Amino acid sequence: LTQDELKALVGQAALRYVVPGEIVGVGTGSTVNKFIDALAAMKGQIKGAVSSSVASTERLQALGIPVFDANAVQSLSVYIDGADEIDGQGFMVKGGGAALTREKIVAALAQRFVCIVDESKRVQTLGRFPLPVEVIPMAAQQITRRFAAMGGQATLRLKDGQPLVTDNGQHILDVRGLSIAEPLAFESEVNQWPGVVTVGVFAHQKAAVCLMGTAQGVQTIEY
Ligand code: DER
Repeated sequence: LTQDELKALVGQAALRYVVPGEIVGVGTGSTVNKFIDALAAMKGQIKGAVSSSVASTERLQALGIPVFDANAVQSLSVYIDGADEIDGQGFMVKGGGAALTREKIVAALAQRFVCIVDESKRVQTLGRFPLPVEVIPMAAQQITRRFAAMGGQATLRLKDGQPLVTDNGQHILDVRGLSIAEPLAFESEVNQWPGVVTVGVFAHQKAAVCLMGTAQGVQTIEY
């Protein structure tokens, strides 16, 4: 099975967590796109979605799925999203798609985070994937120095040669060389640095379930 087929497999499998008649929380990325495409098949059975990015909103609306503002809902039964890395406790690194801030906001509305990944995302310890951190531009250099003090090399994410600007109008640093053995403590520490909007460690908003696409089929992991 190709990686794309594994993503389609878990995107389809995630439908079983969608509660009929409700609004579903939807993440961002290529695996989530497979879920959105599968969700369209049952759009008459759901009320709609709360989206974590302009990209996902556009895809949902193009498929006729109503999109609600995050401020319009009290809570969601489930949030479906991908990850760049997931460890043995359901802690994740996210932000490869530059949507980490709104992803964490929508995840915080949900009772259950269901992570959909292909097996390449499984790691023992978070940090192999460059850690995305959304920052206020004027703080980028001082935050870079703080990561350097802990052995990380932060680089500004570029798009077409210019700093990438997120849906929230901020910049993203990608930090290499970290080994995040204590995700909860790491997320709490970095969150407090002035200028940090969101750090791409999802430990306080960890996954409850992971649907992992493997050559042997979909593995359901509960944390
Ligand atoms: O940016 C994100 O957080 C995405 O969810 C990312 O982590 C997964 O994207 P992919 O499914 O395209 O690998």
